[in-house]
Amino acid sequence: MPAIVLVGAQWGDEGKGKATDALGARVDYVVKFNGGNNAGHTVVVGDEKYALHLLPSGILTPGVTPVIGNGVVVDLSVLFEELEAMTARGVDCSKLLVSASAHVIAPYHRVLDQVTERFLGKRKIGTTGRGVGPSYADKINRVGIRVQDLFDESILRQKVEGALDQKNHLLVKHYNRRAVSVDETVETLLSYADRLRPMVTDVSLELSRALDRDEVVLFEGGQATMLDIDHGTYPFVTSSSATAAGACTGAGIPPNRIDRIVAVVKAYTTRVGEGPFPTELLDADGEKLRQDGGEFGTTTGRPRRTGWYDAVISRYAARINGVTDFVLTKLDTLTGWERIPVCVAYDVDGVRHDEIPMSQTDFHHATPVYEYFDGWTEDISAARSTSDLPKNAQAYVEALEQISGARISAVGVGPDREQTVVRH
Ligand code: 2SA
Ligand code: GDP
Ligand code: MG
Repeated sequence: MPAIVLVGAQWGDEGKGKATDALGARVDYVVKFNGGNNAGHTVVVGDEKYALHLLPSGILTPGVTPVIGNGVVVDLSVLFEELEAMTARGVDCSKLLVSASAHVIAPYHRVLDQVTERFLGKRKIGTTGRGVGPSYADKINRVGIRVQDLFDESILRQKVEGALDQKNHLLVKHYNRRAVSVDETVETLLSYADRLRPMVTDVSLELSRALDRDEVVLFEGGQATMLDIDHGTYPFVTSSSATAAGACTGAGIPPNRIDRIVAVVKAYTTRVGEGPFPTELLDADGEKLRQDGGEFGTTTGRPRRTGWYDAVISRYAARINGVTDFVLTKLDTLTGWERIPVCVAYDVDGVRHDEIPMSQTDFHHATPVYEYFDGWTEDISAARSTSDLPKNAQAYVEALEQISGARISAVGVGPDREQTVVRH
């Protein structure tokens, strides 16, 4: 299985970091293909806990070559901070590769992200404020700065001037802010150039050659299906392609080289930021899920919104991504519930929908149609095979597999690498 894509099936924080790390021992390259330091992946290895934002989760496995693809937006200050912090903890980061075509998050992108959200008021998206959206907007608008631009000062200056032309007008006239200085921006970006140069490569070519050698390449998606710019709950989405197809554009690999597509799905649902969420629980049950699951943002610390498992979304994720396997995570968090509701369809103004409604307005009106499953009280965190799980937990997993559109090949029963039940 040389090329594997791993994505989130819901609204993020399904446990992709742990799943990537767990596959690490069998992998040669781990490639981040979308997003930036808006991502937050927590990986627990024994007594050590790592929170990764910009670096691919594969960085924790010795021997793996971690790669930042062209589809990622890179905040260079965060990149070097994270590299220093990881190196100080003994993690070998020397093999990291960065695409010459990845775009940069410049300081003005962060300012614009935060100012725009503030001005949107009630209509805000609830972004992480890291400058991700404005950097992608510049990419599409063809005024972005790419990693390779840092190695040619005169090109860099021209591009920064072009990028700031309209932005300064907007910042001063509309947002009542100071204009951003071209000189200061160029100086800041250039200050990273020498350290960056040895990591920069043609990622597409590197990966193509690795696949020709039959090496195993894992493409790690940031955010998730329902946050995808095209297929998510637009406009309450991130600004990149978080679905499996994004691995191709975001790393320069053609679709026919992908062999396996794994989607990580939580045994319940969470969401950070604004936007529709049909199974959301706004009561004590929601608070219990948040506390039991430790559902607070890895990047911003924001409390995550919580709700029951939504099989309509899983089926959608299976279809949009071409999922070959689901990894079901955080089953242990559900221990102790007498009965567990699972959303199998929606009711939209009296009409049953087995698929996500075509229009976003209908999706905002969707209420869940639930089926109920018996819970369990036994501690399942030490389970390593299906037969170690209580009968009701086995039945819950089997039921989810039946209604979610692909097989469930592994089940997470705790945050540690080892805490996984392998099914297939
Ligand atoms: P942005 O910053 O432009 O990408 O925000 C747009 C929407 O995408 C959501 N988003 C996320 N949702 C879940 N987890 C994310 N990463 C962090 C984590 C989040 C955190 O792992 O916990 O710490 O708050 C992530 N990144 C972006 C975001 O909430 C907006 O809805
Ligand atoms: P990601 O963004 O998809 O990588 O997910 P996050 O790291 O943001 O959030 C998932 C959280 O759940 C992290 O704190 C993980 O350590 C934790 N986690 C992952 N899998 C499991 C599991 O099976 N059980 C429990 N209890 N925690 C898990
Ligand atoms: Mg996360």
